[in-house]
Amino acid sequence: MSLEQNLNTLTKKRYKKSIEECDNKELYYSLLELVKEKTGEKPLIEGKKKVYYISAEFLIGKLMSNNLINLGLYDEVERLLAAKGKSLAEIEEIEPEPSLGNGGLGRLAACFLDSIATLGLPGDGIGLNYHFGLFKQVFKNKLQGVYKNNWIEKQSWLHKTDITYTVEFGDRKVTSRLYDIDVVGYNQGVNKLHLFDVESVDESIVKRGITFDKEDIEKNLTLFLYPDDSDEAGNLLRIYQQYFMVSNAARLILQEMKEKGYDLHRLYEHAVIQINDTHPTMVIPELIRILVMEEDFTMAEAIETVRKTCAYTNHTILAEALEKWPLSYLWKVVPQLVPIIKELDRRAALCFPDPKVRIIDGENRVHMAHLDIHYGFSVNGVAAIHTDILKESELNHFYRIYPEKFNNKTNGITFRRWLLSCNRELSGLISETIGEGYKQNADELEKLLSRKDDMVFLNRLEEIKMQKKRALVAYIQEKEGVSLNPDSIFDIQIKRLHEYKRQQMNALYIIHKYLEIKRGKKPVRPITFIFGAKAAPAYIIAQDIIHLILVLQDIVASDPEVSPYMQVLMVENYNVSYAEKLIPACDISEQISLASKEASGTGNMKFMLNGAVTLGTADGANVEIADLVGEDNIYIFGEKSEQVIAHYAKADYVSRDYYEKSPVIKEAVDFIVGSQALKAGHKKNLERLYKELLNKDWFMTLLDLEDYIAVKDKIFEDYEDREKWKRMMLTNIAKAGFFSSDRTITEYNRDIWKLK
Ligand code: 26Q
Repeated sequence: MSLEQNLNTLTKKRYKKSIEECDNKELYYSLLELVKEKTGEKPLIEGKKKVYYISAEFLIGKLMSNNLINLGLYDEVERLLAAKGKSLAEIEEIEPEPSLGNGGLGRLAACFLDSIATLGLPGDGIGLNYHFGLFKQVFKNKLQGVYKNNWIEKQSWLHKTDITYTVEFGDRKVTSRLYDIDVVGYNQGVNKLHLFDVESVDESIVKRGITFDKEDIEKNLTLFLYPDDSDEAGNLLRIYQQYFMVSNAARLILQEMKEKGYDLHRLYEHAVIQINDTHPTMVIPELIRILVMEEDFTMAEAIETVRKTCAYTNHTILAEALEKWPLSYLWKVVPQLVPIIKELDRRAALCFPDPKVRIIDGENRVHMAHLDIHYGFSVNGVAAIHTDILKESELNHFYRIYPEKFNNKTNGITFRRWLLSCNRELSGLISETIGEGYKQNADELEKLLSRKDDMVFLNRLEEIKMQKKRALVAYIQEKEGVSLNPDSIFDIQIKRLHEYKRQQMNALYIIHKYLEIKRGKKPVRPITFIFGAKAAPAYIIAQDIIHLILVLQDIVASDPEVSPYMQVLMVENYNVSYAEKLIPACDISEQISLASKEASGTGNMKFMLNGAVTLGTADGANVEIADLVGEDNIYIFGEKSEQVIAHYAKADYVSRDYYEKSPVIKEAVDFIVGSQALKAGHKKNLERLYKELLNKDWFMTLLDLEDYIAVKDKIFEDYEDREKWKRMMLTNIAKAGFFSSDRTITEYNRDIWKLK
C-alpha cells in the first residue's frame, strides 16, 4: 500500500473523509496514527548491553516532524499533502508540545535519546509522566503569571503499557503505571522513553493557577515538574517524586535483566545507568537495597555491583542546585533507604576520613553528588571548562581520591531537529552544496569552508536568513500581536531566567541604547532585541527581571522617537517549539553568563549551526566554539573564569564601586527606578531589582557591563560589513559539526557505556 493509500484508509476509518476533506486537526491525528504504525514496523534496537538514561526531565519537543524525518518519510508526506492543498507545516502546529522539562538538562536528554537510537545503540530513557509538567507562562500586567500546562491529549505519542509496580514509601504505597514513547533513530530502529505515572493521580486537585495540596501524594505525585520547594511539603514532594522515579526504574531494569536470563551478579555487563544530575541519585541505594533484600546479595556484593553499573553527570556548580537532603526528610519519605545511605557513608568515611567528602555532613544532610561520586564509576562534566572547574575546584577533593573517574563529555545537539527539521531551507542548501553525508557525519559540514569566497553561495545564506526572519515576524505577529521589522538585526537571548545567565545585563544595554537614541545617536540599522525565558515561581528576582524587560518593551514601543531604531520583545511561554522558530532567524546569539557559571549551554550550539554569530563570555561551550571558529568569528568579552573565581574567593567584588565609578553604568542602573520606568512598571519590583543590583549582585552583572557595551557596539558595526558577516555565518555553520550529539554519544559510549 502506498503512503497515500495508507493515510487515506486512516482518515476514512477515523472520520469517514478523504484526505482532502479533512481539516488540519483530523489530518494531524491521522498522521499520528500513521507514524505510530510505521514506527511499530521498525525493529527494537538490541544488544548485549544497554544504557538506561534516568532523568527528571525529557524536553522532547513536538515529535511529528522529527519522527517523519527519522523514518525517512518527511518529504513524501509533505508532497502528498501539498498535492491535496494541505500544508504539513500547518498540521504540525496542531501538536501540543510535551511539557516534560524545564531547560538545558532536559533538552540534552532528548537530544541524547535521538543520537543513541541513530547510532543504533540500545538505550532507553526513564523518567516521569508529568501531567502538567512545567507551567505555562502568561504575561499579565507586565508580570509572569503561571498556569497548568495541560499537554496530554486522548490520542498522543504515549503508549499505555501493562507494566505496573507497587512503590512503598514510609507512610504509604502507590501503584505505578508505565507509559512508553517510541524513540526512532534516523534510518534506524527504535528505543523507548519510559515514563512512569501513578495510577491514583488526580488532575482535578489543581485549583487556581498551579496551586494544589502538596500533601496529597497519591493524587499529586506526577502532576508537576519541580513543584515549588520553598517549604517543607514541597521538598518532601520532590523526594517522593525522585524515589518514585528511581524505584520504578530499578524494578524495570532488573525485570529486563531477568527476562533476558542475565545473572544479576553481572549486572554491569548488561546494563549501565547514567544518572542525569543528582535528581535520580537514590537509584544507587535503592538498587543496593533490592539486591540485598530480595536477591540474596551480601552488602559488599551489592555495593560493588551497583558501583560498576552507575555513572553520574554533573550539570552545574551553582551551590543552590546541588541537592542536599536533610536526613530527617529521608526518614519520613524513604526510611528503608536511610540505613543503606548511612552504611554507604560509613564505608566511604573509613577509606576517606576527610569531612569534605562525607555523604552525610555534620548537619545531617545527605549530599547526593557525593553519593554518586563514591558509588559510581564515572563522573563527567558537560564542557571542557566545566570539567576543569570540577576537577580543580568544586570537586577537587574527590578528584584527588578518584582521578580515574573524572572525564569530560562536551554537550551536543541533534542536527535532525536543530537543522534538518527547523531549517529545511538551510539544510536543503547544504545538501545541494556538499551532499547528504553531513546528516550522519556532521564533520562533513567543514566542506562548506571551500565556499568562503563564493559570493553566490554567501548570498544564498543571507537570503535564507532573511526568509527565516520573515517567517518569524509573521509567526510573532500572529502569536504576540507585535510587528517586528525583518530588516533589523535580530539579537536573541533565550534560556531559563537566572541571574547567572545575566538577562539583566542585556536589559541594561538596552537602556543604554535607548538613552543614546534619545540623545540623538541613532544606530545605522534598527535592532530587535528578543528574549524568551521562564522564571521559577519562587525566584523573586527572576520575576523582577522579566518585569524590567516587559517595562522596557513598553517604553520603547510607545516612544516614536526610538521605536524606528530599536524594538524589544519578550515572547510569551518560550518553549522548544518557539526555539525552533527563533533560532534560524537569529543574527546575534547572546551567551553572556558570568564566566564559570554556565556548565555548557546548548542553545549556543543551535544558534551557531543556524548561522548566528555568538556574543558571549568565555564560559561553558562558548570556549570551545571560540577555539573552533577562531577569534575573528566570535565576539568574546568580560572577565575570564579564573578571575571570577578569584573574586568569589577574595569576596572583593563590590557592585556599588562599579556603579559609582562609571557614569554609563550609573545612568543605566538609575533608569530602573527613574520616573519613566516607574510610570510604566511597578515600584515594588523595580526597586527590589535596583537594590539587588547595587547591594548584592551575586552574579556580578556590573563587572562586565562596560566591556559588554563596547563589544556589542562593535558587533553591530561589523554587521554592516556584509561580506565579512556572511563569511562569519559560513564559518560558524561549517565548524558546528563538533557539536553534534552523535559525537557526544559516541564518546559516552567509547569511554563510559562500552555498549558495542
Ligand atoms: C535542584 C534542587 C531543587 C530544585 C531544583 C533543582 C534543579 C532543577 C533543575 C537543579 C538543576 C536543574 C537543571 C539544570 C540544568 O538545566 N542545567 C543545564 O544543563 C545543560 C545541559 O548539560 C547545560 O548546558 C547548562 O549549562 C546547564 O545550566
